[in-house]
Amino acid sequence: MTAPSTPSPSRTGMRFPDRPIYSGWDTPSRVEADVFEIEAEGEIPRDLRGRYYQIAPDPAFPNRTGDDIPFNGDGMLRMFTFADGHVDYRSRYVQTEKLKLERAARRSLYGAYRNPYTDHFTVAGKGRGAANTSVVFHAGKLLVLKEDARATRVDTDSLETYGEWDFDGAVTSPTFTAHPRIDPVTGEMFAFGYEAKGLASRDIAYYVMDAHGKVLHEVWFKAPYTSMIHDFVVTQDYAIFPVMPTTTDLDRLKAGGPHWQWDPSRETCLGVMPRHGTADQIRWYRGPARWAYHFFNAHNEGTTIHIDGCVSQAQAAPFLYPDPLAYDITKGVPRITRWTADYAADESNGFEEQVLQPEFTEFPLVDDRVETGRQRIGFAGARVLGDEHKGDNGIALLNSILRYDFDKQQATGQYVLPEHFTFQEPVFVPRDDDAPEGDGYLLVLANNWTTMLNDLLILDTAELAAGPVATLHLPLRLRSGIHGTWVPEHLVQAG
Ligand code: V55
Ligand code: FE
Repeated sequence: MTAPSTPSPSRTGMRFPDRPIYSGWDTPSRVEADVFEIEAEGEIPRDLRGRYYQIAPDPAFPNRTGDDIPFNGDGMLRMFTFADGHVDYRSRYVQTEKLKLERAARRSLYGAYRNPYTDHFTVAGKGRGAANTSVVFHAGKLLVLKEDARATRVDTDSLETYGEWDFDGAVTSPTFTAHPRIDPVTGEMFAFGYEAKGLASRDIAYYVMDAHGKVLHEVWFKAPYTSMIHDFVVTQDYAIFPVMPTTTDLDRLKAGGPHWQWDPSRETCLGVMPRHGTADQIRWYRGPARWAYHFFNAHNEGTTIHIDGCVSQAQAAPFLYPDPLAYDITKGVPRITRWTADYAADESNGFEEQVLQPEFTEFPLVDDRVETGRQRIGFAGARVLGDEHKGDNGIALLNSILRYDFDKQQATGQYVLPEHFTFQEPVFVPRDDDAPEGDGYLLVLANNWTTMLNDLLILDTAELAAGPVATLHLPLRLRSGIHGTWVPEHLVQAG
């Protein structure tokens, strides 16, 4: 007998093992659905016209290693279409090379997160991207992103997958961040890929695309060490690359080990470069080991750069510790924090840190209309301590949304969910084009742990504490999602 070209299923059927990664709100949903006219309570604002897209890792098969981490499932794209006080829902898997090969085999062929040494030999060299982290609309194209692979372009309406998008061949980095930044005035998109010359490499490729998606500027440089660079920030004049000590190691990967481990023996290094600058202009400002998945925004006053994020003293995800017992919840709490560096100062000055707010916060966001400029208002998911918590990973525990005023340096509004609910990431929609910064709606998926179904809440930022103006009741459970975006209907139609 000759070896089959496609690995055959080893047995009939399929079953997810009884592991935390496949239970609670991390139970795979796997439903590609169309729901016409979602049931609603309250008044859906008629001026909400557009699409709310959100992406979630939603494993199509149990991972072949027998376990997994929350960053590794296949991308399921969700779309809520808002028109004249009515909302429809659609979800589709992103048809990545990985998903297509695994579906053909009817089982998992790819192993551990970002470790190709754990894959089945038949997928050696094949695309590992799961397209599961964020969804971005720029220059008329809807892109699903995952930081270990190139962008994937999908249709704005059918959600059909067109395939990998390399910006007309201009992006040669095999990796592309899930967190590009957009200047709302120039329309430019700023992006980068890290581990850009192969697994565990220190190389970073930085790209600036114009408002039409054409790559205008490209810079290759090396980080001081290889780390997870999940988010970055751009101001009017600078791009900042935060290198924090969650590190990788090629020998560990070859031995089948995890891609990332928290390593507090290293410093945090903020790489600052003029936003249209060159590699020789990068300066590294150092400080103590810190962790941040996400930043609100950054802005500069002259050469003084303020970076606002949700910063913890140690890695916030327990599953990224070499020894899970070393995880200390008190150090893993992300708090609204400002880092300040002066590009005119000597690198040896490092950066300064100011913790602005004591509460546990994640999924920070600003009004897109002020990104790269000075923001006054930020919103973030928060966790009200003392309440009932579900699951053991930080982002699954959010049960509140707060508004933070960066001018007053205080929280100026908060909505706390009833018990037995947690939140996914909120997105902000301005009330209209001329609305003041932060005035509008927050859309947020609420997980109802009693019914095990999802609601989509519409909150009015003018009356945040009053709770939702409308609640959409989905007949589905949507596995814990990651990032989303709002696209106004006229832009969807133009794209
Ligand atoms: C994150 C998520 C990822 C990833 C790296 O939320 C970091 C943080 C869903 O995938 O690959
Ligand atoms: Fe993220």
